[in-house]
Amino acid sequence: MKLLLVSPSHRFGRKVLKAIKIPQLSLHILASLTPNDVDISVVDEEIREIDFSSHFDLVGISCMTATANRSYQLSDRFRQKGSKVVLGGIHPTILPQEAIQHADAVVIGEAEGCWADVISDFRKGKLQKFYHVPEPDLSMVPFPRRDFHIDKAIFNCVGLMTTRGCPYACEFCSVTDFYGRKIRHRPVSMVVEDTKQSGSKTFLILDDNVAGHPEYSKKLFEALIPLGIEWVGQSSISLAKDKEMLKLCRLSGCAALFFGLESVSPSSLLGMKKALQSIEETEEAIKIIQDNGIAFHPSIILGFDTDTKAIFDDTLEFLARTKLPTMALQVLTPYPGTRIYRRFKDQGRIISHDWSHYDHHTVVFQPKNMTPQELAEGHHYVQSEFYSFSSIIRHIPFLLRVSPINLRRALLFLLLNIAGKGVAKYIDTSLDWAENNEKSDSQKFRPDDNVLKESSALSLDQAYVLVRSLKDDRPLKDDEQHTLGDH
Ligand code: B12
Ligand code: SF4
Repeated sequence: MKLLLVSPSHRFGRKVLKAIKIPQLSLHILASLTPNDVDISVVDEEIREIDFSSHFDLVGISCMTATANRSYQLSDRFRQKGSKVVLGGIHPTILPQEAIQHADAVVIGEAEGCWADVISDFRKGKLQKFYHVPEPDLSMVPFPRRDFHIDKAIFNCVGLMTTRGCPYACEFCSVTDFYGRKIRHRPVSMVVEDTKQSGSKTFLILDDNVAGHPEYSKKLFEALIPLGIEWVGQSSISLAKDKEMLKLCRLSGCAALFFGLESVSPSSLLGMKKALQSIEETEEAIKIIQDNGIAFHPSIILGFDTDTKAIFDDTLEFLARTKLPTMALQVLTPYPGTRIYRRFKDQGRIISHDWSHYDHHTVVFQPKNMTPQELAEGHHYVQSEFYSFSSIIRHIPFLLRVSPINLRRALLFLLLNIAGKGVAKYIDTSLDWAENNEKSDSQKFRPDDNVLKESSALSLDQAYVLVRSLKDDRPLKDDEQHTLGDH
């Protein structure tokens, strides 16, 4: 039996210079859950092209919203060639009824509890349409198989998973709906063993918050110290409040952390239930983290309902004041399944259902205090100002504030600045949003439109209700039953 596992490219067809390569952990986990007698090939389309001349009996495709169009294109092509296709990942989990129109089976949620059944059902010729096992026990998960050929880059980062789940449920984020509110931990000894077995010294810890559970985080950091590795990850800025954890974090090899700052607008922050809610507190936290030798890489979102056009200059001023040498800037994106999607939909503010636009750089909704074009132009303005050539030169002394400085860190800084400069080119300020609203349904139907209703498949809200009850492993509540109607 020949199995192909694919991570599709978002910008298929555009060649990108990949200086930083992070192999998709989900594919390596799927490989480790597959019986040994299966012949497995793994392709990350960001790194390598698919060889369509080979035949595969089964193809597994990992799909997020931004890559949904490409995933469906690939599924249709493989199915025409006689392969069976299984779709998994966050987008098919949220919209299983949409995904199944392009696949033979859809895995809803995590693969650990059900991938072995998928393979065995396939072998018996009895693939089911949907598979779902809620919140599998992470201590039972085997080590990911990382022995696939990955092209070398300047920075090869191995993905490492330590926890799943997030208690915060931010309005714009898919993570809590996908992995649940409860933080599930992988035993520290397993993380250490996985780290050793990978043979790498550079890692990306994929968790949404490496400081989410202080007791676990401290044990993990302590256990990583003797391994002499270097890693980057994501954290909440509450890390700055715990001196002991911060010190252990640095000693364990943490070089940089990505922080979901979300906004520099006090009113936006207030609405978000973030650990630190004033800009002054945030600025103090940035200083503490940088003084402890960890580079602070903020993620900022533009387009909240509290944002006016002043947010663009406010963001640039904040970045200059806090002397940050890198940042990730995004426009608010109402991913299907999130609370913000449902709110915008109810308010009639979603203006594009072309999933390839759901990439954090394209405006797909009607902002409250400006036009979509003004938001796109503001996004482009902040990105290109922050990463202009003169700004990059100005950032160099900011980097030197974070000690210890070494060649790898300086290179990483340079790459992030070059990549940031490149991102400005992708920001589309020329879309005709009025036209777009009419034309851009990539699936020729919306998940909640008449085509689906007429075909008696579930609407987006109905699918969501069903997935929630499946995930929580409980019967439907009365109001949910009502939403589902005759289904
Ligand atoms: C690390 C990460 C990245 C890294 C990816 C590095 C890499 N190569 O692995 C980087 C920084 C590059 C990145 C980029 C982006 N990301 Co990202 N990312 C994440 C993050 C934090 C972890 C993903 C991860 O690897 N988890 C660990 C693996 C093991 O879990 P997993 O992928 O979910 O896989 C499990 C299941 O989904 C399932 N599964 C997955 N695939 C398949 C396939 C099959 C066949 C089956 C059966 C099962 C299955 O089984 C796996 C094991 O249980 C998630 C948040 C999160 N907690 O998931 C966001 C997340 C996935 N990213 C998101 C987004 C939006 C993006 C970007 C579009 C942002 C941007 N504009 O740059 C880009 C798009 C990149 C692209 N491919 O085109 C969103 C996706 C939302 C959505 N609805 O699509 C998420 C959920 C974050 C969020 N806040 O909402 N990302
Ligand atoms: S944005 Fe971060 S803190 Fe908020 S729900 Fe998502 S993962 Fe959790």
